[in-house]
Amino acid sequence: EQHRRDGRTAYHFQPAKNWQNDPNGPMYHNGMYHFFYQYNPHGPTWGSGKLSWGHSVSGDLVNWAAVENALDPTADFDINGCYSGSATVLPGGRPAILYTGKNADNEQVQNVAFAKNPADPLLCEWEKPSCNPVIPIPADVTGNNFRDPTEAWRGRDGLWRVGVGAEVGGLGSVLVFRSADFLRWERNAAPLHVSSRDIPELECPDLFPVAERGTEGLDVSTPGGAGVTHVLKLSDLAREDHYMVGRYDDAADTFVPAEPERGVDCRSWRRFDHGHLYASKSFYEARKKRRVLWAWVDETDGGGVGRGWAGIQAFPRALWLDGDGKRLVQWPVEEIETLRRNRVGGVEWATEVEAGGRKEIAGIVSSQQADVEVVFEIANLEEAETLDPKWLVDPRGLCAEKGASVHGGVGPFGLLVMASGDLEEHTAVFFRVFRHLDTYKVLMCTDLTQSSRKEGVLKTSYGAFLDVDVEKDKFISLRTLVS
Ligand code: DQQ
Repeated sequence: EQHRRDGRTAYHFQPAKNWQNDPNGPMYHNGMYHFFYQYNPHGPTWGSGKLSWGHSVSGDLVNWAAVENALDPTADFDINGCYSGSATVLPGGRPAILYTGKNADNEQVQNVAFAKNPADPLLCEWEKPSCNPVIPIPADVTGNNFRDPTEAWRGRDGLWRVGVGAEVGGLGSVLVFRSADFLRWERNAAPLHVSSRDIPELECPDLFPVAERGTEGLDVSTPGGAGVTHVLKLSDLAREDHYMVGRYDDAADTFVPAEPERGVDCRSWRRFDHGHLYASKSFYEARKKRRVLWAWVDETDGGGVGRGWAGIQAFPRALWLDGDGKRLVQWPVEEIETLRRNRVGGVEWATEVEAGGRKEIAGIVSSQQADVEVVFEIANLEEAETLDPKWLVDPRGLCAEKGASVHGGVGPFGLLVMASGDLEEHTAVFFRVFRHLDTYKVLMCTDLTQSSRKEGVLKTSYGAFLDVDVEKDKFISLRTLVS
């Protein structure tokens, strides 16, 4: 009920109030999921950036309870903000956090904190040793851009490694530091990644192994080799996340991309999500043997001052490598299905929709929360329009040009969600099928142009071409988590 009144979301993680941004240090430890996040305890904006690490715990990734902040800016080495970072469970079961502190001189440095009592199921208290910062800003780092340590992993030589986003001589890079004791870190001469000049800053790097076959996740320290490859994910300042599959060598600490033709500018790499999602972070959880991805979605209506909160963490997704060895596949964690209550529809609901027509899915109890699975059967592909090849590189532009109300050959067909009773406000999630050479291309779009009557709200379109064979399958299935 509360959700319906104040517009809060249902599937996504939100603290009770105030500002949150990046997911930090997700971890599964002693039967409990821990989730930390960039948090301003004093209000609904990022403010002066003197952020804390908010902390919540869960037994199922769906129901969360808040515990006290894990980190607050209290020491010389983080007094101007406890920025993003990661959690690592050390041998013997002691959880550690590596995070960026903005120190008293406003420099970005890397700090460590340890769980005070590893046996406490809530891991309420964290202590910061006085030897912090454990990694001061290197002399060749420019622009004070040195932040967001990855989860640490252990190489076969027993040393820990951590990757840190850094601007080195004006180039967005990921530096690797090694340590035997988690306290003294030494920089490896070779960076893990160096971008082009167009990307001076990189945020929230993530390096993790994936199995070449199957959907099981792997612990971060699993070495590459037969059956195991790696993923490097980077967040660029345009608020987009990009990844590349490749070979990580744990002796040299280097990463060789599987698709070098995409270049070093990560904006040409692959995307987890073509929507509005940033600063993602994944973790491995041994309970269900899966890799789970969290990501922050920020406000598009100018912030949450009126509401008292801002920012959501998109529902967690299980992540694995597709059979092509280059692309990741994801699905909402299965626990989300425990939220299903009133089943509406079913096969008996199957219906035909005329061109330009709409049919209401009646019986949805709460228009604010619905887990929709729908299959669109495409009876006839003959009327598919021919695709202008210029759109192949700009599916988002094509979604904007041909919004949900623009009539086409095959499509638009899809769902109108978050709709007001008079349909004046709605968000369209839809498809179009185009003919391209001797095959078909399926475009998927999210059209926000009618999503709100309010001014000053970002009302854009997102989109991508899908890798589906409509000629063979004749149908497209869609799952949408609404709100
Ligand atoms: N947000 C954090 C930084 C990170 C940025 C600060 C990414 O650590 O680089 O709140 O959104």
